[in-house]
Formats: sequence, structure tokens, C-alpha cells
Amino acid sequence: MITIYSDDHRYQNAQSELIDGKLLPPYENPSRADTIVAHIQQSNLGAIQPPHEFGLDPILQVHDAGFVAFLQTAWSEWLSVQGNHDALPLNWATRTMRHDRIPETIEGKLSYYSFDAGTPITSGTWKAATTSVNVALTGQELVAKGEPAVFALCRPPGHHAARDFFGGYCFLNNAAIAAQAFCDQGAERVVVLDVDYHHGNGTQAIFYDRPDVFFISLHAHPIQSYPYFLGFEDETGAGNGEGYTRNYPLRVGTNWATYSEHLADALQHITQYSPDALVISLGVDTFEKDPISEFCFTSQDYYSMGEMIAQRSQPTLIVMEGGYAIDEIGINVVNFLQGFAGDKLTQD
Ligand code: FKS
Ligand code: ZN
Repeated sequence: MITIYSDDHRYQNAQSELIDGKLLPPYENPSRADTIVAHIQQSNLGAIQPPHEFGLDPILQVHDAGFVAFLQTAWSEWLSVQGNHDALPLNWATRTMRHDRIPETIEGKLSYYSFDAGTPITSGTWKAATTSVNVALTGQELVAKGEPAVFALCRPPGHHAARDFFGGYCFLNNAAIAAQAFCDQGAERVVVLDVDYHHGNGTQAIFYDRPDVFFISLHAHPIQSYPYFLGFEDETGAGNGEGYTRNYPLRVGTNWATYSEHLADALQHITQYSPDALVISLGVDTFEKDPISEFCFTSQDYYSMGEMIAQRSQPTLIVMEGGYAIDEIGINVVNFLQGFAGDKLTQD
């Protein structure tokens, strides 16, 4: 299986992350992708290729133009007002407040265009986020040209980013942009299967009222876990998209035995839909030792998961999302990819 990767992910390298009431060294840091690519190099998985540039057009098929313009200039505006430290929002328009006025100042725009305070914008954020999109789109192009499966080693991740807001370490929604590219190239039905620990609220919202992209997600129950306000079972799509969103919220402590039963159900729905292409939002933060998550997968479970999903045999783009147990992140991703490719386990 071909991997698409660029060192430019290292441009997203924040000083700290606001989490659990503390400013800590970021969990979402460059060593994540560096470790994954090192493990792929040591495995027999296949070639690693660089992305190429796709420009803003495919991004603007999914994201709001004002939001994209904001992301592009946010750092330089912040730098001139606040100085050379990471930019973070501090407040949001919640119940009874207005959502129809876009502030003029950078502090206000950060608030308007975000949904959490754990996603720092840095000097390199735009470079890293657009490279991450190019990684996904380069993979998408190879799949569209006939590669059965490609791994897009995206960083920063994307699935929490919606049409016009960032958050959850995500700025641009790599998986959604790739799914949209399949549609724009003539695919009639695309599935996004999201197996990250956290609900992919951004991807769901982007495609919620559309029947041509079916979003299916297994994740920690939003009543217990981030992002809290989307990903419940009764969210099934709207308008023409009714029936083309499916959520499997699972309780904290879920292991592979329980998870795989729900995954089997999800895969049946995928088969019935008969998609032209499959995009997998792959997070390995379902791992038992993940520092910010509470499912109980073992490293071997990722091989089983890859194997199980591969049985559908649709053209597949695998897009990297979360996973924070640095010591095992490479093993877990390679295990999934080898399970998917039907390769022999080289490491466990
Ligand atoms: C824990 C609070 C955790 C932030 C969680 C962000 C998760 C990001 C991710 C992605 F794939 F996008 F990277 N707050 N007490 O893993 O879903
Ligand atoms: Zn996650």
C-alpha cells in the first residue's frame, strides 16, 4: 500500500495545549507523524510518496471562503496584535448570543471561527494544514486512478473541522475534502467511515443533508466524551440526506469484542449503500494506553480491524486522524494497514 507523507506537518508545532484545565505540552505534536512514518519505513508496507499541490479550489468545495481567508491570515494578524506566541480563542457565542455578526478583530474572529480552546494557531499552521489537505488529495487521486487502497498520513488531523470552524486539533477537514473530490470526479456514492475515538462532528455536519456522502462513525459516547455536542444515535441526516448519517456512540471502556459487533453492523450498511469509494478516518486513540481516551484496544486489534474493513473491497483512501500514545502509535497504524492490505504482521 502506498503512503503519502510530507515533513511539512512539522510546521504545526505549538508551544502548549489547553487541556483539562492545564497548559500542557501538546498531545497533538510532530512526533506523532514522525513515528508513524518511521514505522512504515521499517515495515514491508510499500512506497512512501510526497504530496503535490492542489491549491485552494478543492478546499473551497467544502469550507466557507471567509473561514479559509481567516485561517490564511490568522497568524500574521495575531502576531501584529498579540506578539509571537500561539493564538487561542477565549470565548464563544453560546445560547442566547448572536451568530450573525463576524467580529473585526483577530481575537473576535478566533472566537467566531472555532469551537474549543485546545487548538493553537501557530506561525506554521496554515502551511501544515494545507499540506495535510494535499496529502489527502494526492492519495485520493491515486485511488481514483485505480490504486485499491492508499494511506494519507495527514497531520494536522481534520475530522472536527466543519464548514466554517476549527477545533479539536483540526483546521481543514482532510477526509471531507477528499470525499468531496471523489464526488466532483463523478462518484455517485461515497462513504466516510470514521473510527477515531472521537466523533467526527465536522465531517458529519459537512455532509448531513446530502445522500451522496454517507457518514458512519463509531466513537466514544458524546454524553461522556469530547466533542460532547454531536454524535448521538438519533442523528441520521436531514432533508435529502435523511438516512445517510449513522452514529454508534459507545461507552467509555469499550473493547474490541464489543466494538467489532457494532463495526460489523456499520459495514453491512456500507455494503447495502454500495459506494464507489470509501474514505476511512483512522484514529488509533481507541488504544488502551492512549493518554486522552478511554477505549481498550490492543495493538493486535488494529490488525483485525483493518482486515475486517478490507472485506468490503471498495477503492479506499485511509486518512490519518488521532492517536496520542506515541510509543505505540506507529505499531498500531502499521498493524491496521497490514490487516487491511492482508500483509503478514511484521511487528506487534
Ligand atoms: C480530554 C479532552 C480532549 C481534545 C480532543 C481532541 C481529539 C482530536 C482527534 C483528532 F482526530 F482530530 F485528532 N480534548 N479530557 O483525536 O479526534
Ligand atoms: Zn480522536
